[in-house]
Amino acid sequence: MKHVDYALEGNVAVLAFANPPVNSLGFALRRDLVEGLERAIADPAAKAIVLIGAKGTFSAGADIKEFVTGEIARAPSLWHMITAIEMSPKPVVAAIEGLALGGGLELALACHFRVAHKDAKVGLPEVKLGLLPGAGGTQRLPRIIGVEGALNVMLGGTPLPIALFAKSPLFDRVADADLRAAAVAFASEAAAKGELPLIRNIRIREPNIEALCQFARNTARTAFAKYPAPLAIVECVYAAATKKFDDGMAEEAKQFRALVEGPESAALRHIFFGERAANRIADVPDDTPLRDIRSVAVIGGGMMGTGIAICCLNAGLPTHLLEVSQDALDRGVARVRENYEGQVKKGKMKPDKAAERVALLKPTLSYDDIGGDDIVIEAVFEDMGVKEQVFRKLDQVMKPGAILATNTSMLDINHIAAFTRRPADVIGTHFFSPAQVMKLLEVVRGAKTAKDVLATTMKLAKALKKTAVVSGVCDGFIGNRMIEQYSRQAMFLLEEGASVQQVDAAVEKFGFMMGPFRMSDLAGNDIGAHIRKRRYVETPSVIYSKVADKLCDLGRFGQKTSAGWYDYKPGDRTAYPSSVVDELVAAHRASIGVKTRKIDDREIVDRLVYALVNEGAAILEEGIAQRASDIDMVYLMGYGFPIYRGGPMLYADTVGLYAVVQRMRQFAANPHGDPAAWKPSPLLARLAAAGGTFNANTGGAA
Ligand code: T1G
Repeated sequence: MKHVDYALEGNVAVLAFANPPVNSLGFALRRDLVEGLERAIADPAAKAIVLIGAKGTFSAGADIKEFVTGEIARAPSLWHMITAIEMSPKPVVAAIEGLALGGGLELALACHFRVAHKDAKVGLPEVKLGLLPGAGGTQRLPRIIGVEGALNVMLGGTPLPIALFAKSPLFDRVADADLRAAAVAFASEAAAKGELPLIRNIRIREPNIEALCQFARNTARTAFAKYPAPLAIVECVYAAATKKFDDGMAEEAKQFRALVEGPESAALRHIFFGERAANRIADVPDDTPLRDIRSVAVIGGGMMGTGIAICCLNAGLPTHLLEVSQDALDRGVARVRENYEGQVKKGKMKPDKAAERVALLKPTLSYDDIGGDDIVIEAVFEDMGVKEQVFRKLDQVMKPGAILATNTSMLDINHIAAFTRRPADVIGTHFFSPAQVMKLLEVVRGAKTAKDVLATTMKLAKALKKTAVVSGVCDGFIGNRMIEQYSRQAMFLLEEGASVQQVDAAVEKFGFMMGPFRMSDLAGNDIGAHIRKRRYVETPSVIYSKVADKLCDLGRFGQKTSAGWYDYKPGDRTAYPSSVVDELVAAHRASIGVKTRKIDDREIVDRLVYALVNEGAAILEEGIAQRASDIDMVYLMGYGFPIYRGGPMLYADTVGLYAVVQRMRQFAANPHGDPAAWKPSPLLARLAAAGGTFNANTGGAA
């Protein structure tokens, strides 16, 4: 048995399972566990059995990868294992330390007894994967801790300290020190008593079951409208309280199967692995030596610079904030203080914690003060001339080995690196505004960026609680390069007859947090205008609608000017339809002589989303992104793509790439706009023709 160590301690057989890193209950471990159980049951010297996780953790549950490989159901399945435990003629004791999550906790619930270390945590996080505890958790947990507690555990999905269950019979003993010894002693006592209690035999007595479950259903329907798992969990718990155990198990199995096959769970499992895969860089070994990051300097005290500084302060890093004038510096410091005052006011942070963080901020006007910092992140005006000044200065003042990072959102990192004598130390750290809120960080690797600089920056991103995605150098990196195609289609749709409101509403109904026009008003319409001006010179053959330029000619830059694609009232972020924009669009349509037509929401969504997908395929093929799930992480964490659809590339896989290409052909037949935009990227065309997908294992391990 490779994954289970069998040892006899007195009259107790101890089965220690080892399937690093988290003892996930994959087929091999399940097979060895059942074999170990059978050996213990047949062993006359063993009067009781202890199950314990080697290396300090019990089990993180089923092996999520097996949902895609299909091995999840391979006998002995989790269900077979649990039956073997319940049929044991000898008491089986689960000894829990570290984590017992999902199927790991369900395994423990099937045991006759549970002994836990006082610092252990348990939970049923399946809901975060769009699933429900499918190995009896919905039936056993309510029987041992009550309906209300079980609903909270399963709908919350987070690991919980075992102390929370002190008043329930969930744990038969809590160990302060040596869990293994405590569990063996308990098992030996249990053998002497000869009892074999099973949770499945407990009847739930919950007089308020109808009201409780109705309340839970209403909560599930409102709070998780797009996700079927919470409601399914409530139905299973209701069955546990109103049906026999086996009937409740049948209900759980039915609900579980539906969820596993649903797109929402595929998306959430894709995200689980995609977030972790993004950390892996093909040519940068995991054991690459890292540079020490003990202090940071941020250049620029504007919105971005102070947001980045706040991220660093939140990670406990002493942070210089450098500005060129006292007035600008004071404004930056004030913005940092306001952020923490707001956190305290909302009750999200204790005053002393806020004060501790602000104390780490070191405002300065002098480059001489930052030379000793381990990394400097520049967040100055998005202009190559300004970047040149800053990086030439940084090259002079920063100590050898300091990392020089730029927050540019699309300028050429290689060009910036060339302003220094140390291009290997230069890297892009593209934060998304507001930096202290948005999880996404595009880490842009220059041609000469050293591997340890890249690895160090990825580790810093984790400390800043960011989902970091590595991008190669191209105009717009991953996110902005794709959003440009998305915006082009939005403008063409406006010319062809859709209204600003219709486009936004269609895209928001699809699940985006914000449609393209509201998003542009938030980011600033002038940013797009600035980029298009460059495009008109660099790529004159690419067709752009001029409607957005006309909007900017009126100074309608968006929320910051209280007028953009929508009208805004001071202090109110509500987007009000604007008659000025309606007139501008009508005049623009007349000026280009376009014959408007009725456009349905489906066309709007498909054109915007497939424009993302097509550009994403090019980015993938060029190696700008390492893998399709990285592109999905960018869109989910930085651009408000609906989580339950898993990102543009997974969504395209779900639709089917052949169907996507067929739909693009229809759009290419439309003479308006830019038919060339609908030429499938070579990778997309190849995959569509071969029946392939962008994500090797759609919905599972990336
Ligand atoms: N299955 C497969 N791989 C897993 C895994 C799992 N359950 N949990 C972690 N990993 C991998 C992860 O991909 C990473 O791999 C490595 O382990 C370290 O993880 C029937 C259906 C346990 C809190 O949802 O929450 O049981 O990237 O980086 O930050 O009812 O992992 O190194 O190659 O996250 O210390 C329910 C999911 C399953 C728990 C540890 N269980 N895992 O966090 O390390 S469904 C879960 C976590 C189920 C039954 C149902 C966390 C963690 P790699 P990590 P960490």
